[in-house]
Amino acid sequence: MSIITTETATNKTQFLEETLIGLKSDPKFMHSKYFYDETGDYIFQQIMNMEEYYLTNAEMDILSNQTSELVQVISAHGDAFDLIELGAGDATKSIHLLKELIDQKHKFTYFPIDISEHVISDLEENFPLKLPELDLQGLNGDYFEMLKRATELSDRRKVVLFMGANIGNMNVEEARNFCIELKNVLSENDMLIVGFDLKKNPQQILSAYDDQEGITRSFNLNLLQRINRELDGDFKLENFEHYASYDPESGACKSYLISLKNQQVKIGERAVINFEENEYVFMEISQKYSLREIDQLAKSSGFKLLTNFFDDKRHFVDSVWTI
Ligand code: AVI
Repeated sequence: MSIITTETATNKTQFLEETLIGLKSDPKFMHSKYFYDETGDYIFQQIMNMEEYYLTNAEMDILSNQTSELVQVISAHGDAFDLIELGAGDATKSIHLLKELIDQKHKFTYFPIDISEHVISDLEENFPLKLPELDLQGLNGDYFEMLKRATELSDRRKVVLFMGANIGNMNVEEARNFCIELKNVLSENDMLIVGFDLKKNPQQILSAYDDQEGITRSFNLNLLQRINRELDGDFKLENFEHYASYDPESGACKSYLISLKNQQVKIGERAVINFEENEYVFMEISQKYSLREIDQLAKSSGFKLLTNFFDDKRHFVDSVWTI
């Protein structure tokens, strides 16, 4: 099958406009969705392999050790379905679930959705070699646009995966609006499986986003480099420093870039941005949740929480919701 894609998937104008809005705001901010160019994807792989970044192993523990229980919950609501993964990445975790579903002879099509074209083309290239029986249709573009496309392609029940704590990269209000929008696209008997990073020891969380080696630092700085490369910016990376914070009360883990001096940065012909010494640019939120907050989020967006799957250390949860 060939990839289904949209214009919005690689829109440079949107990158420029959204970057300028953020940098002309007070306080300044950037959009973490733009972290993931080819270099950003590579650095994120390194983050996922870091000792401090416990999230990867935690969710891998759930998907590799509780696969048959997960399949049982999914298939209890009907046999034939579409498995739609939002932000599929390289699908190293979901492959366990896919294998088990194939082994148990369930009838399903896997629709990985990703904003990155090379992520989807890699999946389309590699998965037939790894899982020849898998029926796969890659969707490259915006989550909701592509989700709607998937509902037009087949009228089977939908099981939507949104894993890897991607929901944490929205603040709580954005997450609620996102879940409400999802609920409005889905129907009765459909299912949503969402990965949440749980509130835990604050130091452990902070270390995951402020590692000794400086990998997270280069992940953030890469966005400045991307602006230099793609939008003809002239950021001097050595004039910015990475700063991460975690608030155990709200569960918000935030990262910033701090301007180390008064400076001006040019973005192509379009703008010259002034930075004051010690001024911050908000880069990303990685929101952490308690179990009560997850339950509230499900209810307030119109879902019912069916069950939770935890890793052995209870750092992380894959929460299964229905309508
Ligand atoms: C993709 N996302 C869930 C990661 C997170 O943990 O918020 C992105 C990340 N940013 C810094 N480290 C990892």
